Amino acid sequence: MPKVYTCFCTDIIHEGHLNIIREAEKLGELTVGVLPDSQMIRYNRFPTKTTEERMDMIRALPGVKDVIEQDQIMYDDVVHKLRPDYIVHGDNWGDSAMQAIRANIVRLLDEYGGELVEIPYTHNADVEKLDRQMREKLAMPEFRRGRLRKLLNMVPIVKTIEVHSGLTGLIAEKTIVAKDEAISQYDAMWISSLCDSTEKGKPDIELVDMTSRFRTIDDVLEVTTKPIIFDGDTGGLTEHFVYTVRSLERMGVSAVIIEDKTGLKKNSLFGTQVEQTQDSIENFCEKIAMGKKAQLSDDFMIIARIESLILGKGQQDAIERARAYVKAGADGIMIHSRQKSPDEIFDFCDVFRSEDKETPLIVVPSTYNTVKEDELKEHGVNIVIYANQLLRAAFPAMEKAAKSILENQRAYETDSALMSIKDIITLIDEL
Ligand code: SPV
Ligand code: MG
Repeated sequence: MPKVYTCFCTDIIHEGHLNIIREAEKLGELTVGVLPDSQMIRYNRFPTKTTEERMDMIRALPGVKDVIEQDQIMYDDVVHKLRPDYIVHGDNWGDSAMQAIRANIVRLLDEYGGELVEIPYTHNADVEKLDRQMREKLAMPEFRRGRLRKLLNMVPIVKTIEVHSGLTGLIAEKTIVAKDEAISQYDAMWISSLCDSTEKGKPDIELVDMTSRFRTIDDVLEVTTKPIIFDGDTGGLTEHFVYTVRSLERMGVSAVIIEDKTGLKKNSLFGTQVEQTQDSIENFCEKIAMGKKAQLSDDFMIIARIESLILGKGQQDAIERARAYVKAGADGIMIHSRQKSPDEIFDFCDVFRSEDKETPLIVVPSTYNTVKEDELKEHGVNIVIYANQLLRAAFPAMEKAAKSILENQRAYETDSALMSIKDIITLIDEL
């Protein structure tokens, strides 16, 4: 009996999957692979069921002889072990990531003469509705809020990108890259005070009020499913911060990061060039503790951001604050630096990790941008935030187009640098 293999990366079974099973079963004895959580999320399918539940769901389907766990999104291990005569897959190899998977399957099957069988993808209203319902579930506040904590246990480092609008939210949601047979995408989104303010043409001094910041969050929530980490600046007055915590929880935001500064906050990347005052440990601990007390859900996180290195107060001060903030209830520590090299961040992380193995560490490598995620992981970092790159990419591109039109008194010269009109009008999926 020929051996047939297919792999499912889904929490729900619809007509399309059943069709694949029916076709696969005609070719021989069918084994279905199930991707574990860590691999599902690499391909932007955040699991709402456990791996075991997914395996049971498939085991119960008629025509399936065996169900196994496929530990990697690429097929190397499973093909070397099973040597299937046929691998069956839908023909929906849409994006570059899917293409990379296809190339991987073809290469492996070619080694011994196996065959890839591609089944026409089932497009119908029911299948599309189920897909949409699945996305809707992921987008709901209750589910989305807890997703950051889950991710911390699922991926070696949570990759987070800045978003400041629905459109940038879509980029964070959908961008996926396949390189060297590995698939990569963002895990979470950062709503930066710098970018949210700059987008509105305002300085980053807590001038844009919370109502307006919430509006930005809402725009992002509407079109995405990934978890949000909100830049809460100083958190404002403790009496106000407790309300912010409740509002963020209710919206389905996963975490707020507040920085230990007081008075008129300026952007950290100014460092000591401008007057900035660090809060006392006592006051800031009180703010964290009151925030934690106000919080009603278990999964929301209040992360304390330490500005000691930014303000030239040194490692000792940073470590002392980290200890105190964790004791006051902080769910994570963000350590910030504006050095070109990551050395002071590494020093901090090494000392912190020697005392505390659990509390998540968050970094923002804007100035020390040569550091790679693997190095950060080695020093115990759990979340990396690319805090402003999308806004900084957009501004020069827009300014260049604006200048070109003035210089040439027409838009022709800039057109080749622009997205086509066809692409822009079809960029947003309609319901
Ligand atoms: C932000 O993105 O708004 C931040 C990070 O707070 S930084 O700009 O580096 O201060
Ligand atoms: Mg900020």
